[in-house]
Amino acid sequence: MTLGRAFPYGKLIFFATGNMHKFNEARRVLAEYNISVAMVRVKTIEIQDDDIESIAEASAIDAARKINLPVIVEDAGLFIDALNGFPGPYSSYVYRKIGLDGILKLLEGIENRRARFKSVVAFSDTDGSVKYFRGFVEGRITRVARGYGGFGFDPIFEPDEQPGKTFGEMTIEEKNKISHRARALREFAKWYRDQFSP
Ligand code: ITT
Repeated sequence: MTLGRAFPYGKLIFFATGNMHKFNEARRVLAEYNISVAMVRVKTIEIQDDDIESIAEASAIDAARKINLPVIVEDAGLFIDALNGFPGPYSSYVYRKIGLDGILKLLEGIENRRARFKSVVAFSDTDGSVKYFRGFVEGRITRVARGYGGFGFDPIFEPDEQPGKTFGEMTIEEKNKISHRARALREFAKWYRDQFSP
């Protein structure tokens, strides 16, 4: 993999996403590593696959090809044990169609509330090479939605590492300490920073 194209921009990375919340979380995490990030609202293909890695890979290659710059994309999903990992890779669609209430209804009367968020950050260089960075956070689905922060399923997800608080009740800084996305981005940031070392 060559990062030739990236060097003229210093420690700057382009993030292809249409999700402002994701971008705001990423901006703060990458700043810890002195990496600036620019949001690129390029429409990329989102293939249907059971695996968020394959989805991230396809859309990272597509984004790098379209903007002709090294770029990251991030794909994430909520995997609920009692629903055999649903909605997982279909999280975005399911959130739009049935929302938080729909998920809470599906889990009505179910004791096992175990769930995790998974994130894959895919970096694609303009030569088509791709690298992945993964992160996850374990937790449980609450009985009722709590909090107005964050986005998506945040108000119904209570991480094990901060019991008593949903992601929706946290500030971005609190969520970034333990979130799936922040963890994947930190792995990316360490690798990216090293590409610039002499
Ligand atoms: P992109 O433009 O980056 O693709 P998106 O919102 O479509 O933005 P995903 O395909 O990764 O992003 O969406 C997965 C869905 O999973 C997202 O719409 C949320 O409903 C949910 N999700 C992912 N990460 C989340 C988080 O940190 N907190 C709450 N919900 C999350």
